[in-house]
Amino acid sequence: MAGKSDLPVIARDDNLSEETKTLISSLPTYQDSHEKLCKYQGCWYYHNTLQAVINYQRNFQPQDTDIILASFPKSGTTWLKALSVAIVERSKQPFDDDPLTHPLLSDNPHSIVPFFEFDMYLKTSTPDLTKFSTSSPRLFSTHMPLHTLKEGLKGSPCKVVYMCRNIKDVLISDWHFRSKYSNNEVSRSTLESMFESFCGGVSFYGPFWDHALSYWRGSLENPKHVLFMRYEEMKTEPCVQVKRLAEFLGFPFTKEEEDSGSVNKLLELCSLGNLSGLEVNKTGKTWMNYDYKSYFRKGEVGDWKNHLTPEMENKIDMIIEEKLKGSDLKF
Ligand code: PAP
Repeated sequence: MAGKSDLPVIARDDNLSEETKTLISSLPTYQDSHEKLCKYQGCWYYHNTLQAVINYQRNFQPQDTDIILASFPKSGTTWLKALSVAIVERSKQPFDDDPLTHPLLSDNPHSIVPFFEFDMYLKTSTPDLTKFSTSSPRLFSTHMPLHTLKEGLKGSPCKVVYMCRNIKDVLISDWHFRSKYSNNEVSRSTLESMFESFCGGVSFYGPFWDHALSYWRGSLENPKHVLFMRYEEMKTEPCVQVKRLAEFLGFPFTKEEEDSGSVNKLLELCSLGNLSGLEVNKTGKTWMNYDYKSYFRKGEVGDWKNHLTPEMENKIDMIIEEKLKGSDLKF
């Protein structure tokens, strides 16, 4: 096991209440040479992250206008945050007014839209919310599955947007991200062990299929409150999808905006090329010491084809087909 100080704070177990320690002792657990996970409400968490989830569930005070951006890690969270910020920001200043003062130009999307589990409830059960989101509507984000998220929403009709991405691209994206922060070496053996963890469903926030299904079903049951988006569709039909997102969030594009090209300008502002080229994203870091630039890589659909063998592809496809059987969710 890596020394405690080598692990990022979310992956450690040094921030637990006695109650959470007792809870963890009753939960399914998993430990390998790097990770120590426990399964809570059907989802695998690092121990400190579980503490944050519990803090959130007990203490978050939702407002009905809140917007929650949800995703499995590496599914396009940063992009979804940027797009949602840009959409909502139009209500404060028309898109064309003074682009130089736009918040996305001076801040990374992760610092504008905080995560419940990492930024807000990791170290305290009573964060000062005014430090995180003073605007209305408030924007928050999470990697929790929907049933766990909902417990903290306490019946409030907040809007929840889920960004889903093909598991194979998620795996490759996660592999590059983790490699950067473990030993800076993108090794085949790390990919192979991550692949086995993904396939077995025992990975941070996994199983992937249960995560995606929770939001898929939620979106079918309650389409006014849960929007299911796909990274791949954002890439192939960005205008259609961003208008769908804006409509759902309650900030639809007007005819004038559409005629003046605002949809394309907004997409350009939030594009990987534009965001990754900004000074703040080239040099800045999250409070957990992750470089902002590590959230921007290729942003392609199908990069997995460069890394997974046909056997790996076959195995993961069969697992997904089996796990999604009986649902209309397809990849
Ligand atoms: P997170 O869950 O840790 O916040 P997240 O933003 O979901 O990470 O995932 C990063 C992926 O989104 C990267 O994909 P890749 O590794 O396959 O390249 C990153 O390149 C991609 N990404 C980040 N910003 C954008 C963007 N503006 N447009 C398209 N893709 C993006």
